[in-house]
Amino acid sequence: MAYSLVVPPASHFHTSTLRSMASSILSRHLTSSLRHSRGLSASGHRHQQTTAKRVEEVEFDGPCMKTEVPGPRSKILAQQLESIQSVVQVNFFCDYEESKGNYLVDVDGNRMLDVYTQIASIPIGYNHPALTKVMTDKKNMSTFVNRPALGMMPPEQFSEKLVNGLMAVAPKGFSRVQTMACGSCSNENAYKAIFIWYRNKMRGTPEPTPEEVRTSVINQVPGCPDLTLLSFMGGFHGRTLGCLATTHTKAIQKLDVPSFDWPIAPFPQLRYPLDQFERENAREEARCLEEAEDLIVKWNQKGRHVAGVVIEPIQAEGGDNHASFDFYRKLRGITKKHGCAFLVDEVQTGGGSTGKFWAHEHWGLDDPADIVSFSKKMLTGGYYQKDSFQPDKPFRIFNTWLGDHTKNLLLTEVIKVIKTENLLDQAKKSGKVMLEGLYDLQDKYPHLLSKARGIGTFCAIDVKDEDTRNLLLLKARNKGVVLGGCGTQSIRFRPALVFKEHHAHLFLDIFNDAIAELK
Ligand code: PSZ
Repeated sequence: MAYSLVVPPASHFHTSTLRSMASSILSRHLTSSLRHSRGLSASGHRHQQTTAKRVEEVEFDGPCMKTEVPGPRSKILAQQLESIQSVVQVNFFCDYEESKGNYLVDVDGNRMLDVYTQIASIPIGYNHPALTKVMTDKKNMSTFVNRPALGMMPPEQFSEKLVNGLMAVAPKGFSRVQTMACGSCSNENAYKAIFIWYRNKMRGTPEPTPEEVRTSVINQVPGCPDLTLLSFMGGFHGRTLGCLATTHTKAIQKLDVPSFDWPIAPFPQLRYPLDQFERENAREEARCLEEAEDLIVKWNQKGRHVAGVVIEPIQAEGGDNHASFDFYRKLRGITKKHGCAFLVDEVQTGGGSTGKFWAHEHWGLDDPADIVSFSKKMLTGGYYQKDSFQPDKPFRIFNTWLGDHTKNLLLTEVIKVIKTENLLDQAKKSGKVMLEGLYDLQDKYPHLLSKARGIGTFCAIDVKDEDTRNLLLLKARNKGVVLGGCGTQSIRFRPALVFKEHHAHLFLDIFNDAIAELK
């Protein structure tokens, strides 16, 4: 795999040009209303608006662009921020008060259809009334004002909120959940839970020897055992030190940082559309499974036991790489055979955009995982764990906040909205429109686009090269659609769950216009 040190496409404010830009800012007016109300499809046909909007959902009727993005106000704010922080990865500044539903408004008054949602993290759109109500409800005030150390002094309603929130959507087979602050923090602690579980299993007792106790404090074996975790090439599991050792996407994320020498298996490089290349893909998956199992055996033999395997249901940061449900079922079998824990990282895939609450539920396994980590659309980070992964002693898995209880309050409402508004079905329906539209577009522009793929609205498409991809992202944004890149040359689509069919049609029209300009 070729490593790229290229700054990701999010880089929009170049420090060297900031000063000169600020003095000669021109507020260039683009055609404001775009073609949002025309309803033309990617292939030039008029799309039907298939769903009637409910009164309480009435949002903006389309993007409205006043300047290029970033606009003059964004540039001034970037210049201010630059004296305090790096702004090289700031896209533009937002007006979160004005943003609503699927529309993100920036500080220059540009209103954009958001098909990226803060890196897949806004579950039910901006300023959903069910969530603003949580904030304005006086009985929640003390929760927002006083952030408790949840591991030691949780509030009275803590378990009730977990039962109505995280546990109400727990994947089958899980009766325990541990909250954490973010995705990396969730995986980091899940890894620790795996190592503790494995070591107890090896020892046959949770009681360490005096030698283990002594050496653990000075980073030596046997207290800090030479256990390993197997991950996959192209996987992303976070940027903290342990997680980073299992992240294999871009060199820029890892360069100069010491790491663990742990086994890395190849992730299947499949051909799309998956249903047209079943035989080739099955062969590729068999190769990768064989290599993964081989690594487990070899590393166990050399005494560097593989305590667990971590994998995403769809590799997201790595380029929206899919593997078949059968691949995951077989991988699960391998972990069982060799006594490794199986950790499914649902930080990006979890929360409903694939049409099921958890992407791994598509695999159809009774016992799909030992631990499932989450964050992003779940608002709080954390992980579900099998009973045996619960550490046997206090303060083995612990930190100050262990999450943020205000997020549990919000999540309870998010889950209600997902259920009452049938948003998992909605993701399937909108996803179908998206994917069919993307197939149309790649047929129409075969020299530019390929590999349209996705489950639910969790879709992506490849662009012919990285520069063209980055240009397309900027063009789409100036036409009123916020998108994100992933991998080296993919564009990923990560709308909120309130993204309806008519939003998908609208997105496809604007995306089509942006692509047409590339020719
Ligand atoms: O560049 C970055 O750091 C990004 S951009 C998107 C992510 C990270 N995603 C975070 C992520 C994820 O997608 C998966 C599958 N696992 C873990 C993480 C880490 O979550 P955070 O960013 O909350 O620490």
